[in-house]
Amino acid sequence: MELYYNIVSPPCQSVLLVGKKLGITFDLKEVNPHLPEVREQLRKFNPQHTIPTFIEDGHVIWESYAIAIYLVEKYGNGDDALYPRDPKVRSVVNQRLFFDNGLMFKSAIEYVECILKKKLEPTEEMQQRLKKALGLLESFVKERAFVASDHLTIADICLLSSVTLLTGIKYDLATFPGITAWVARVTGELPDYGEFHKELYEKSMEYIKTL
Ligand SMILES: N[C@@H](CCC(=O)N[C@@H](CS)C(=O)NCC(=O)O)C(=O)O
Repeated sequence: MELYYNIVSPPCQSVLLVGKKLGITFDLKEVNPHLPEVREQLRKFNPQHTIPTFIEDGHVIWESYAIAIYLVEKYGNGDDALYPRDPKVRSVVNQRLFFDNGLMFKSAIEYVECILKKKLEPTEEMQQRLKKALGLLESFVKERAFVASDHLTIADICLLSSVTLLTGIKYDLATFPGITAWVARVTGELPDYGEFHKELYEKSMEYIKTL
């Protein structure tokens, strides 16, 4: 099971954490997807050359959400808690995953890249888009202990990666106390999260220096 990844990338964090939760050992291939030679290497099996890219016995999956679902379905050992089989519960998990893909991660990465890569103050529109997404997430975690259910699902793990991107640049979440409490609940459910976060922090600092 090969995983092309970089811990600095939020979608890769989601897959790494789902793998940890399931006790999966990946054959980890750490790459910098922005290097032309890495892009060429990835393009051989993923025309979108994005990470994470997962390969198992020649079967290639990219898009973190698709990989996370596959891992639970194949390696959950019958335990469907992370991606519940009940259609109604699963529909909420799916909605939260699509919310992350279409809004939460999108608005967070746009905001963070504006500061770190463009070295600019995010525009009023970017700030409002991000606040709107955070406001929605706040409402989800006030409704239930976890984003889609009363227990941890892959939607919590994927959304955690987007929020971690913001806490990494010290975005002030004071007006979102529900999110802060939810982050503690989610990270408390993830094995060796302290160690994971330490590596993430150190590698992020190294990456930021290259920007
Ligand atoms: N929606 C994708 C996003 C993947 C993505 O954009 N990854 C970035 C790193 S965070 C990447 O590989 N960028 C390099 C490229 O697009 O060539 C997912 O969830 O996996």
